[in-house]
Amino acid sequence: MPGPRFTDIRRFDSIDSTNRYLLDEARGGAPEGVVAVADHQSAGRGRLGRSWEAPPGTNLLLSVLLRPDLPAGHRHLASAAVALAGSDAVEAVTGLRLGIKWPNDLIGPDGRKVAGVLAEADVADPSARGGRPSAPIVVGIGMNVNWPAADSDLPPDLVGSATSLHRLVGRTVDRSRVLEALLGALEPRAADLGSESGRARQSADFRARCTTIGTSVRVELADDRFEGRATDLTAEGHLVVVVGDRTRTVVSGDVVHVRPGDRPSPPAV
Ligand code: BT5
Repeated sequence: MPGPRFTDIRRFDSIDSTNRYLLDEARGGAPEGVVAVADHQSAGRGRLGRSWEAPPGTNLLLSVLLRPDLPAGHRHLASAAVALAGSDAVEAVTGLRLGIKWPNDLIGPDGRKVAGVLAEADVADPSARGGRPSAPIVVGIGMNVNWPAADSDLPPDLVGSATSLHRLVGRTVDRSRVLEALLGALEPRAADLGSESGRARQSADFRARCTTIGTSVRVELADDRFEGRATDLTAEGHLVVVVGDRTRTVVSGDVVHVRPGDRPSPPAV
């Protein structure tokens, strides 16, 4: 029986990006379970070349190195496991139940984003290309714990779309407790990625917490955009969208929850 995975925790006062750091470590052969946590990132990464903002000393900025025995096509479940562990941790520490907006954002009851997840694999790694077991995946999560405390803290482009645990619960939240709870919750979820029954459990949990299902969505792909109704997730964690009389499966992209009566839709976050 393997021991706990997430015991090698590397802490940084400041770093460019915890994901970049662990991708380099993975290239050097670092094992599954290495964790990088930063007080500040000077070049925090979002998906699709976007950036992730957080003032020093306020929020949780964390990446984990996974080497899951995942069949090709199931890699989304690795980032889902981290999003689920993030929502477990928030509930354990604050009592708040956050939803997961597909693909991996944790959102509050007002639909504003509390956390985002970025999974990156090393495309230069031949094992990653083949999707072979134990190919490294670095999954980072940025969680707004104590920042923003108010809309006035935010840059204009995030006003109305970002919130924090502090705002949602009305008090300062201890980042180290959230970190500890997240790594504890991730342990069984990461183990689950290596078996068919475990993956089925993770995808069922993802489906249960995914607030995108049942909503009208606008899907924005690199070269296409369309609107439809999100009806389900596949076993791999991809989004099923009914568009007229067609059913489309979205593997990656951005989704905007389109609420009746507020078109044009709010900006994607
Ligand atoms: C994400 O991207 O949501 C993934 C964020 C992952 C950040 C973590 S922090 C630790 C690890 N190391 C890294 O370098 N990254 C990971 P995406 O869905 O593309 O969202 C990015 C967009 O969200 C930006 O373009 C902004 O519009 C918005 N944004 C930036 N900072 C935000 C914040 N703190 N809260 C809410 N929205 C934010």
